[in-house]
Amino acid sequence: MTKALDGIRIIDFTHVQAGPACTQLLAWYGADVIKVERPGSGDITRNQLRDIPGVDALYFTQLNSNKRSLTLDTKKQEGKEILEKLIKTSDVMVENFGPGALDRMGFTWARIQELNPKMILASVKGFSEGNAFEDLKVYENVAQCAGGAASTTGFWDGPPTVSGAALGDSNTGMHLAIGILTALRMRDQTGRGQKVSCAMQDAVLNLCRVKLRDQLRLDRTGILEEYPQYPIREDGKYGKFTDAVPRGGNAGGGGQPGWVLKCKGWETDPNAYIYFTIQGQNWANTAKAIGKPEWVEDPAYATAAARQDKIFDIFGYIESWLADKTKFEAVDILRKYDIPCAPVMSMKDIENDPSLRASGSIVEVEHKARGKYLTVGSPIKFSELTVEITGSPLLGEHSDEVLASLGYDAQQVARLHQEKVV
Ligand code: CAO
Repeated sequence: MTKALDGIRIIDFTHVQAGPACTQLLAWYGADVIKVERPGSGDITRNQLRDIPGVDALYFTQLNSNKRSLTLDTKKQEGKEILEKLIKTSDVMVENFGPGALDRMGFTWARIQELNPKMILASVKGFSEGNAFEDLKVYENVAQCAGGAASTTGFWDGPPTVSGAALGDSNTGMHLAIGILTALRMRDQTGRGQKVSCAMQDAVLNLCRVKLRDQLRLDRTGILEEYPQYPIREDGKYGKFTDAVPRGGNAGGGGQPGWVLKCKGWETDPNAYIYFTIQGQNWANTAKAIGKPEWVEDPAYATAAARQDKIFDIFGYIESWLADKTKFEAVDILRKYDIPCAPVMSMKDIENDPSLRASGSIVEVEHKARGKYLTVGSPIKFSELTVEITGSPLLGEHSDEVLASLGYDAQQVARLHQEKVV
């Protein structure tokens, strides 16, 4: 079956999460992704947080499906020569080493262009070129702090908080994938490759755009009406405005305030909650759903502005309505009233959710050493492309076949193994 990226060969010189997430996505859609790893150890995530002794960790298997693995010591002369051959025969090279590592290895952008002018070099770094922090190595949470997410996440009376979602890592990988596809399209037009880079700080910031919007509003007006800090209270119960966007807890946006609300069982189940949104244009239905039809016309409740100063009392009342309903029962009632809501899904719920499995958003795949494992499938669905997820490769599983495709005979391959080049 034809895959969208059939015929595109990618040198996957990535590690940990940000780079591998990018190349995995492209592999799902048909690119031939050759993961280049250090002989003996490979990507550090192969042995980080292992759940089965001696078997590639789930950290690795969930980020490297549909790839081939070539071990190569690119600090050895012959290793460099093999990488050069790969560069000459590939379309894209993706890397996310620390700043300057690729240059130190001898593969500057100028050298790569010399080897293959059609090559697209795609990089993830913590910060963009010329940024005051460009020399820093960066992991997920560092990026969340640098990109504006942490200062705007959490509660007003707590410290800046990082999200459990990989806003710095996988999100940057997704941004880079868009960059690579754009560069491939441009190459169709110009015949030339180019350098594409995405900084983790920038990818986080790109998701924090509405928080920058709020900063500009705060600069001008000194308040943000949809935040819990408004209206300003003498006792400062929900925090106070300063000159920077505050942390709004679980607040929703303007016109549709929302909150995480307790459901039956919350005393013992940390995820017995729903997210409940009071959509301005759906107030009549909302009031009826929660058993308060008299609030529909009551001027004290009828408009968003009237509800604002008692929004936490309203949420408190809804929690009393939810007290005898599980999160799933509550959503089953509220869906009939068109209320934007969802159960707070624990990872256990997600692991067992039949809908996510039916849609291929969660898939079970086979791994040579581990057997079956569960992983996240393609979040993007196509009408003309069937995405098949396969297990991640063992370290060096495809070294010999890749070397053969580059013209090395069996004897040469044996020598390269012996000399630990591969
Ligand atoms: N053969 C020989 N050497 C290899 C090799 C191979 N196949 N693959 C990598 N190396 C070497 C590199 O040449 C480099 O060596 P030098 O530092 O001597 O030049 C080294 O391995 C890799 O260095 P690194 O700085 O990338 O690795 P680290 O573990 O110290 O740092 C990380 C990890 C993620 C902090 C850093 O790579 C980084 O900041 N990357 C950019 C941002 C990023 O992607 N972060 C997301 C990571 S996911 O949380």
